[in-house]
Amino acid sequence: MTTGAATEAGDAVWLRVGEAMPAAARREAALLADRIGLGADRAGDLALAVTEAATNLQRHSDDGALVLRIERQGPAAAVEFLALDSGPGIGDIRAALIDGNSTAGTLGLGLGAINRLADVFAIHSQPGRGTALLARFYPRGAAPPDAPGVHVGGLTRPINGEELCGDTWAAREEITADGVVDTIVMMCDGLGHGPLAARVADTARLAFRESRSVEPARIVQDLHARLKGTRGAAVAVARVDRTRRRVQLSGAGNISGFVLGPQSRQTLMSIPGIVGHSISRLQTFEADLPTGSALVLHSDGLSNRWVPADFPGLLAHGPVLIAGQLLWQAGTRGDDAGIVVVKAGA
Ligand SMILES: [Mn+2]
Repeated sequence: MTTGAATEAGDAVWLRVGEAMPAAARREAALLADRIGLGADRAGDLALAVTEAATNLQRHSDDGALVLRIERQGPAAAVEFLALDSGPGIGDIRAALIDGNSTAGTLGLGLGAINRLADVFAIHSQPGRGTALLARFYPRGAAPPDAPGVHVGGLTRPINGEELCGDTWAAREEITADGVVDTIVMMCDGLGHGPLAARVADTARLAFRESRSVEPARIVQDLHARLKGTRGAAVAVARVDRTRRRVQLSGAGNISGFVLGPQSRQTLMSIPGIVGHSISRLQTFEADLPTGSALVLHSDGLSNRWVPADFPGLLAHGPVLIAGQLLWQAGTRGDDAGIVVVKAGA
């Protein structure tokens, strides 16, 4: 087996609705644009779009956040932002995408502009519950042709008051001799929070990246060895066979795993334990991952009481938007939160 493209949690900058948000969002966007060499003209587009999104949030929601992060899939890097709110929602997204079309009380103004400026744009809105918007910016000419099909994505959010997050995720592809691509994904919740938990998360990502194992239970064992001497973590590792549409999962500690369908949610089992301290007899659980479904792994920083019926239409979107909406709606502010989503695709 050889290893293909990899992606993992970068630092996500969370900005809450408040006076200083649009200026802070522009500043953070410029820093991230600089870091990946977005180029002056695309950085300008990003600044315009992020200003529109931040202004919208300020105007229409008391509770909202803008999240900025660098998205990397293999060699392609982009700056993306999510605008998440608990506002009134958008009744007619198509109408809202026409410039200047904004009904009082709805998030609408500027959406058309953001849509035009971004390489990838997606929006999921639930009247009465809120809206999640994703916009992604590549350097000019660098957007991969299959960008909308990117099938792994996730999001983390530190506990209130901390900048570093102990929850993390990572994914890599394994290409078999016959050219079949499996996706292997990890969700890790470093015990506690703050810098010590973040160090566990860093070590776990590194161990995952360096592990040459392909069986989920073996990868958890590899992480167990590497996390000795740290606080330890709850970890789940899943392998998605996109051809057979099957998922295998092995984990220890409190990570929630689900196969999410439009109307269904199947729970994947994990065993008790602390990776890095004590795990006993890891087990591997298997399930089908039908077309149009998604694998969702999240830490206990999200309540696991969410139900698919609360998110109509969400599964039609890409993994980052799914992750953002679930984290926003089911996340607790009293703990680090992390979620990663693998789309089974068409
Ligand atoms: Mn936790």
